[in-house]
Amino acid sequence: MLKFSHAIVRTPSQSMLEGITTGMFSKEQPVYEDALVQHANYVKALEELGVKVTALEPLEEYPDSCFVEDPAVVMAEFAIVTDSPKESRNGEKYEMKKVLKDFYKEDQIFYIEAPGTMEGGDVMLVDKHFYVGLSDRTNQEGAKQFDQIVRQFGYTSSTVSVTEGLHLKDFVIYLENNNMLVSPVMNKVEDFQKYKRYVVEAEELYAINSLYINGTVLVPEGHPKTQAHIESLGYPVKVVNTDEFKKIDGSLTCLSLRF
Ligand code: CIR
Repeated sequence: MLKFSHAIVRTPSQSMLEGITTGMFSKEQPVYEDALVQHANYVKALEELGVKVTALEPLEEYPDSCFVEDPAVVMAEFAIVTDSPKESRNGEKYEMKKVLKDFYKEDQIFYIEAPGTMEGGDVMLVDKHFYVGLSDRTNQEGAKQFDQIVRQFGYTSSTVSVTEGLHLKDFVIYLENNNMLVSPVMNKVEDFQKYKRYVVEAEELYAINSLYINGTVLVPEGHPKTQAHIESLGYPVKVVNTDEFKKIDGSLTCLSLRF
């Protein structure tokens, strides 16, 4: 069973008001002070689940830099620095590389390189297999380079088309123990038929991106049906409010790198 001892987060910058958004979840701008409080509570929730959290300083030049899940994919054995096709996010990889050097040896750090593109929100691990979403942020070449890296460590990967919005993990998430939360579209994906799937209805779509941590599931506040389902599966649940991040398409997994 997946066990996390560490997490990396980055405190949001004031510039998050200019973060990229599809408007998929909200048309409003985040309120910075509220985002800081929500971020601190998210960190506290991780700590309460036995995770040692490294909190990085805000980066004003990168509005979306609190979404640390995107510039890297981290495992106990290796880390992959990704390559965002979004100009305002691409520079985050240089900052992330510096941070990862505190946790990994040089030969444990790998890179997705142009013309490959990737963001970590498109990468979902199930046991020793990665599902990689092909999206506006992650392309086939990025997925190919990723596959070559992870195979060296005994993992496999395959791709899934993301047709509904930003990242793969906005539409499907794995909660361990064979349990998945899915959108109606992801529910039909052939590769996912072997898992026990719960289809999250449209009005609770944001709650697909719940976060399994060491036996407990963090669920975003305000999604009672999905929460009740997760509880019925036997998981202890911790509810966290990430409404300010939701306004710029940010959900629970994207706020941390866990390993
Ligand atoms: C973006 O569009 O890049 C950010 N505003 C949101 C990133 C969310 N990341 C994630 O779900 N992994």
